[in-house]
Amino acid sequence: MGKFITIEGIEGAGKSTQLAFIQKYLADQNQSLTVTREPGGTELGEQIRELLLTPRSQGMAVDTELLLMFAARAEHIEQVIKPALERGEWVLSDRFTDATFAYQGGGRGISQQRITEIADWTLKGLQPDLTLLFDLPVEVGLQRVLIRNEGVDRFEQEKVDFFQRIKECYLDRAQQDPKRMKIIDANQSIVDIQAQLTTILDSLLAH
Ligand code: Z5A
Repeated sequence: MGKFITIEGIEGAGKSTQLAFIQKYLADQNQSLTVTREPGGTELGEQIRELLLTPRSQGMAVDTELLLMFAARAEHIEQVIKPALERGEWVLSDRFTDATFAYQGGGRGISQQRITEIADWTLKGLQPDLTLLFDLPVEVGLQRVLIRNEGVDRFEQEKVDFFQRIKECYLDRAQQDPKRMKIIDANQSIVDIQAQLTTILDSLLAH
């Protein structure tokens, strides 16, 4: 029986870097795995992602942003996540619904209650078995993105206090649901983070 793992955090937290490690770790344990991401993960979802991330969409209404996130997610759940879990595979998603609570809720100021209503309707009870929250100081994450020098998307153009609110919202959610959400100290070396991940994944594999 497969498990559903999601990875969350602010920009530059190291999600993509560690995703490859988790993928190899689970493959070494002979687990079939579907790796995917949000927004995106389907043909339609990737088109929505482009609309959401391009700096050309500057000024997009916050409700539009929220609904596009959930439109992409509805497609993602139906076309990718549910079928993979039904096949008995593990699913590893770079971001999922916690990102909406953090970015559109904490960041943009949409009420948590409104997001909960739409999430309940879209997810229909689907919840990750494990969410890895990569936590680090906002300035460190933004510095890493700058050094990477790949150009900035519409979200990365935001100011430090936007990402501070997102970080706090993520941490609040982790405190409310400590069984599902595990906080990873992402302000460590890549190898030290991997040691922390190994302990958490071993425990999930054992259950
Ligand atoms: N979004 C939203 O608003 N609402 C939603 O519901 C959803 C998403 C689902 C796309 O996300 C955007 O969509 C995102 C939130 C919003 N905002 N933005 N931008 P994304 O996940 O595709 O993009 P991202 O968050 O910007 O990812 P990222 O910037 O690529 O960060 P990352 O994957 O966490 O980091 P990384 O690429 O692995 O590492 C960044 C750099 O740091 C890189 O050069 C690494 O080599 C380096 N690195 C990594 N780990 C370390 C350590 N430990 N030490 C030193 N350097 C490191």
